[in-house]
Amino acid sequence: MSAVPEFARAVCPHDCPDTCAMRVTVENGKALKVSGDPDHPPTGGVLCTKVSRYAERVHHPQRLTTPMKRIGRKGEGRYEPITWDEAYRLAAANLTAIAQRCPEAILPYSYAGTMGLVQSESIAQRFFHKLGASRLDRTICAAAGAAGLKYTYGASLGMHAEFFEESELILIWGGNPIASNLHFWTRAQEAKRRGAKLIAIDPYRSLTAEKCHQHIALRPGTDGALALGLIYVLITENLLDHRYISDHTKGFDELKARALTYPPHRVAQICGLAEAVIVDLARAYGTTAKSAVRLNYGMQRIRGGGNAVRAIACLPSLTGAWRKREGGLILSSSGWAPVDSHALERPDLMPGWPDKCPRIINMNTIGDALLNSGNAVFGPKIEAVIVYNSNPVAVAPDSERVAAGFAREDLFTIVLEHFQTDTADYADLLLPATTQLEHLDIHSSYGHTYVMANLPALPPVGEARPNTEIFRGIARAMGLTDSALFESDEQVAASAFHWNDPALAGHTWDELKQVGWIKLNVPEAPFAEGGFRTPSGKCEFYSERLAEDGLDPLPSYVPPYESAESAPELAARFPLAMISPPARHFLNSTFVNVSSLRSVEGEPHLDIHPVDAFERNIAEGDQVRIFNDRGSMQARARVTDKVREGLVVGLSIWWKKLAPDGRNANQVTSQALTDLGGSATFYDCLVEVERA
Ligand SMILES: Nc1nc2c(c(=O)[nH]1)N[C@H]1C(S)=C(S)[C@@H](COP(=O)(O)OP(=O)(O)OC[C@H]3O[C@@H](n4cnc5c(=O)[nH]c(N)nc54)[C@H](O)[C@@H]3O)O[C@H]1N2
Ligand SMILES: Nc1nc2c(c(=O)[nH]1)N[C@H]1C(S)=C(S)[C@@H](COP(=O)(O)OP(=O)(O)OC[C@H]3O[C@@H](n4cnc5c(=O)[nH]c(N)nc54)[C@H](O)[C@@H]3O)O[C@H]1N2
Ligand code: SF4
Ligand SMILES: [Mo]
Repeated sequence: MSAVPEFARAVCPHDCPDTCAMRVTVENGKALKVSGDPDHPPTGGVLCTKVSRYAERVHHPQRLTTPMKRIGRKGEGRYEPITWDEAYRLAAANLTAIAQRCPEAILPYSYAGTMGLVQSESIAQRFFHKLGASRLDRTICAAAGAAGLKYTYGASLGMHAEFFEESELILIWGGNPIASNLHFWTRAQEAKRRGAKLIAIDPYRSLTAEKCHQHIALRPGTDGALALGLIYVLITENLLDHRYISDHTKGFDELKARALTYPPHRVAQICGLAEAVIVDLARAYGTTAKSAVRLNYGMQRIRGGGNAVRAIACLPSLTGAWRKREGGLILSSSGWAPVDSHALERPDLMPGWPDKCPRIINMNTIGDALLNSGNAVFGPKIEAVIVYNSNPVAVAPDSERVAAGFAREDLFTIVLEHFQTDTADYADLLLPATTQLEHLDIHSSYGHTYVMANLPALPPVGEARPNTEIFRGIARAMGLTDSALFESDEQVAASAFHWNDPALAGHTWDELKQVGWIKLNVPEAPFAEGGFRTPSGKCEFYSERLAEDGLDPLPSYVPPYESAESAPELAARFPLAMISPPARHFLNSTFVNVSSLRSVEGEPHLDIHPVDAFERNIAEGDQVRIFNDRGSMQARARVTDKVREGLVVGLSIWWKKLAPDGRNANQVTSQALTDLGGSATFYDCLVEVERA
């Protein structure tokens, strides 16, 4: 006889702006299903297709259930089970030996496998800080956009997702919300029903672009120019809110001088658009009071991403769209939550804090970093990597070099994982981690303004342990004694926010645990009266801080590294621009091994324009080879005008070992960094394609 099903409350842990509240149906210690919580307003009772399958992932037959030690060659993926005691002893022996000689030779590598504040960078950071390990700059996704917002608004702040319902014009710029921001898309559709116009700005006719009233298919990486062209028209046709500009912005005259060098005919050439498209867009934007921009990260994975975000972020301050709650812009709203990162991560545990801390390694250059044998500029060679919440062998750029780095015989690698991913195959020590249903966590969101509690719904599967517990175990085995390393998950969660900040107004962790979520106290129209978090308190068109850092103080158009204009010789050999945005049924490389979801995606595809296909004698369904100097991969061609001529699209991120040729799109992407923030440039990538 089975137990009566019950609900447990959880939070979707994935790297997605929607941060949904989930209800977990548990029976006999197993999750039967997860569903969206109807009581949580941003979730509205709906989860995306992939996370609806979360129970399938949690109880997947291939979950890692015991610690394991490598017995095959690196990359081969052969392991034997060991006990947790043995695992901790092995980890401690290797890390202690390295730390005694050179702590900076140890490197953490992690990203947002879980967005939970406890299971991401709390005990883990404290542990690495205490050791004096190298620090990791976590820039693989959003750093250019975050820098663009910081210099313009002072932080990652924006309008509320819910008020898009009431907007009259919505620009969906560099995002594909049907796949990656579903709950915003629901709002946009509601706005559409109420008569709003939706315009997608994207080189690719994505699922979302297909459903908008208008699709503006610019060349990849030219968004900065488009925004400056719009500013040109807003200024020359006087579609400005002069009061807002004088009261709440800084540097209008300088911005005007800059924008006047971007007349529509010039921008049309750069972006590959008709001049009238640019002028009409500016007029529509400038004459609609309730105009809102849903900016997303796809447009900043390219050299000029930071400046492009800056230029676009100026728009609502020029037209005064911020005055209404239905107007403005959002890229990320993470800055509204008063996260106490000092308490979570304890940087003061670092030797030399605050002036002489260990070196920082940018995660996007992990390939080069692992292959660097050490020198005066780079510092010591990396001898140990501890990977958690990430799958770098699949997701990091210039993957041939990443895999070669992880294959080094003299590198000691620990991977904390749910599954034996492409990266796990290179681990010396592979440790089973709990999923969100098995551990405690606390969340903020980058797409809405609630903070949320995630309570364990199930006992750990097999011998899996939370990341925090694994780091505590390694620390204990190393003989470390600092009490900060041994705080419980409860204690860490309780310290995650500045609870007395006006945004939280004295709420507590205990209360959050009881109620599940708390809405932050954020004004409905947050910048109606200015109040930006920049040094001047204004929206900074002109940034003194950028000038002080020796950078362009005004938003500019920074062309891609790899394009016919900026690299003609490269473009002669590799004439096609390739972008590899997320597939709808994967979440980065997560879920690729859930067969029901992988079967919907089918196999790796490459969308190619009929003209480009014809020139290469490629027909629909042909197997093609995509290549450049960095590497190659294969995919099945889909000949389609969803891509503009000169562009190819391969939806991502496949596990290499689950792709027919054992490779993925990151074989061809580069380690070059963006103009601001040191972000990755996944979509700044020239290739050639041929029949395989
Ligand atoms: N289903 C699903 N959802 C996800 C993810 C996933 O993998 N799968 N990943 C999550 C994560 S980590 C993130 S960061 C977000 C990412 O989601 P988004 O922020 O939406 O970003 P991308 O999906 O990278 O790209 C979105 C769109 O930008 C377009 N794009 C590419 N280059 C350019 C350009 O130069 N200019 C413009 N204007 N557009 C361009 C692409 O064609 C794509 O359609 O989604 C999250 N949600
Ligand atoms: N070509 C190309 N490459 C890209 C992108 C692209 O658009 N195109 N997008 C980039 C972007 S935006 C991002 S954010 C990165 C994402 O890169 P990653 O952050 O590496 O994301 P995932 O691929 O989802 O891998 C997360 C891993 O963490 C594991 N995990 C989840 N929860 C836990 C936990 O609690 N404990 C432990 N130990 N492990 C856990 C999951 O099993 C999964 O294998 O990829 C980037 N790479
Ligand atoms: S991935 Fe995003 S949309 Fe899907 S359940 Fe998680 S938070 Fe919601
Ligand atoms: Mo991301």
